[in-house]
Amino acid sequence: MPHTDVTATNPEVLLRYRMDGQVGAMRVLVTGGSGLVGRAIERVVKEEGGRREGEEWIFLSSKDANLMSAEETRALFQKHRPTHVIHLAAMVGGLFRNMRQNLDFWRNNVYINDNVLQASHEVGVVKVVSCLSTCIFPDKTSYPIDETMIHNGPPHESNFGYAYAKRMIDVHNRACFQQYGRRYTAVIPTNVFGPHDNFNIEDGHVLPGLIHKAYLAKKEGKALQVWGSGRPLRQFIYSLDLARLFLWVLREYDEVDPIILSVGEEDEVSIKDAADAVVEALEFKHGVIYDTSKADGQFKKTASNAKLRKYLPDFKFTPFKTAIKETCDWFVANYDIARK
Ligand code: NAP
Ligand code: GFB
Repeated sequence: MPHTDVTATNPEVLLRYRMDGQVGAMRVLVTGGSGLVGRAIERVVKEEGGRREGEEWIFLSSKDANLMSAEETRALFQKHRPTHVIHLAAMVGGLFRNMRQNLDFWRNNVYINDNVLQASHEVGVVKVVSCLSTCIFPDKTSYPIDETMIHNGPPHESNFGYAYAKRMIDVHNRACFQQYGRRYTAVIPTNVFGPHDNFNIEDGHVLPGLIHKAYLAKKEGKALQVWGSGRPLRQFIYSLDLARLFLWVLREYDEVDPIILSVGEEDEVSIKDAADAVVEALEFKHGVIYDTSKADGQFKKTASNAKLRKYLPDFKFTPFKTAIKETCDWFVANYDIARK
């Protein structure tokens, strides 16, 4: 089996459900279930045997409730009464959307996160796994970054609104544990990509942006425009790998402190490497131009996955080029329905 068994259950976690009086089936509510990460978790749950007998999974989108509204969020949680929550819903975007909309990223995400965590507490949710990001760490730091460094200094100025809103999830989780003994935790992924990503060129992340731009440039016989110098470094994680790790965190990871979900430091690539991988996967032959009038953003945010490796030494990440190829193939096959 290529991936660690994410379907096993930690007996101590089961025991705690019982102490909380919540014997019986797990009902997992996934906020943001229609997004990049949510759709990957849905696939692992429904198509890769990730769902166990007796479990109920509910995948939500903004059509089910606007989680910026405390009333709508409370009503949603009272309707479904989940035992577990994977909290993905967020205002999300790449570097350039973050630079344009720091205030919206701050306000929307603070509201959504406070509403979801408070509603979870009110209906007695046993475990919430929320989602931070490696871009929330201090800009000026030593490398590699680890889980203890989240609050050590200001984040990169390009996305301070998003970063501070996400950091407050960690504050909320720690306070909720201290005051009520709730074991609400968070994962910290690096840049995610895969099928069902947001391929909008202005708003999205670099990989979906490059895939969409290369797709259009191929049709028009023009060069691919890569923004910035191509020198910044990133660790990318395939959404399906992240989904498998999410199931493990939900079932096995027992800490309130967050955990970085990342490929190793040795798998960090430059934006140029990422563009080359897209060019290869799409068999693009019209040349690449670097537009250095556009921002590079944070030069790097190299994260350590030592904590993850301590728990899961054998987990195998999908090779970067394989994951890029699968994502490009998905985009080409689903161009009409892709978010763009
Ligand atoms: P995404 O594809 O943009 O999906 C966002 C999800 O949130 C969608 O299901 C969306 O619903 C929902 N949503 C947004 N605003 C909402 C609202 N006001 N009320 C209810 N639902 C709302 O995002 P993603 O890339 O899957 O990200 C998932 C999580 O991972 C986020 O917490 C993000 O911060 C984190 N993360 C992402 C990356 C990355 O590179 N993508 C990296 C690190 C961490 P609709 O579909 O109905 O709009
Ligand atoms: O994924 P991305 O937008 O965000 O990548 P970050 C930005 C890097 O890719 C910069 C270069 O170095 C850009 O100059 N780049 C090249 C491009 N071509 C493109 C393109 O077509 N589109 C985009 N978007 N970039 C984000 C944070 O940072 O990381 C978010 O702003 C988020 O808050 C995410 O958490 C994980 O990696 O720089």
